[in-house]
Amino acid sequence: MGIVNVTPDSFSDAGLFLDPDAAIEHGLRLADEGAGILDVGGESTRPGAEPVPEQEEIDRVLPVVEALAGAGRSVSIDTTKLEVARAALGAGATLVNDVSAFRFSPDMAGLVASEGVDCCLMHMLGEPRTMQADPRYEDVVSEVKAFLEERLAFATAEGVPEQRIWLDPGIGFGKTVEHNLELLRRLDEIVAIGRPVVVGTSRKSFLGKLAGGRPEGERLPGTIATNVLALERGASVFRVHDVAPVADALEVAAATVAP
Ligand code: PMM
Repeated sequence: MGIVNVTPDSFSDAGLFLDPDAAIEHGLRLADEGAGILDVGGESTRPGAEPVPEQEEIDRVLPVVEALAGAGRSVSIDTTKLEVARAALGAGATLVNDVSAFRFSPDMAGLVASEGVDCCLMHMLGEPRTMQADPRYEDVVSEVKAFLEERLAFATAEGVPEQRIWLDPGIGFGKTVEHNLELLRRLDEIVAIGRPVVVGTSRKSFLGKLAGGRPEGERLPGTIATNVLALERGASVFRVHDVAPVADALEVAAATVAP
């Protein structure tokens, strides 16, 4: 899954692809590099980010979704807002990536069900504005697992077929460095829920902290290491900025995992 952020303030790529043509070109390049899905987002979810008005988010993502889907690429829409998802699905997106797991817009579940598309439900502690303010868990893995099981039950009760649902532990979303590491270490417990698991470690700050304070642009080695280990522990979707090098690493890693 290649990241196409059409935002002025994402923690990485901020403002680089705010112009639709630049975002479209970037998305096509990521697809050529091996991304099976292009994840288009118009609202930053970095810690402390303020929400973007609905119409502004639609204006940012719609031309990009339309062009990428029109060019035959698989597109997911990274949003927590019902109307943004509806517009993107109308423009050809086939997956809703909701970092709130349908908590912010519960009607999103019905939309996904009636449109017959896939969705990714992610764990986040609270909301982006406050999630990194002293996050605490008794046992981060069991709590994230219980949350994802509850959201899976909610989505299926709203009519989304289970086989359309992917789950994501939400690396960096209300988690300390140690919480992120514990989730990656025990990823098999999330995989045991029985749905495809998505991981998003790409360029995130815990990688910088673990490697002597590296800035975003120097976190590719950490991104590769964590994605390779996540593959070995059963993850099946890897949300990344740097598709070509991660795809290479995953191909080699996959060849070493028992079939
Ligand atoms: N991370 C970000 C945004 N969306 N979606 C999923 N499913 N998983 C993630 O880990 C995730 C996400 C934040 O990263 P970005 O600002 O680079 O998009």
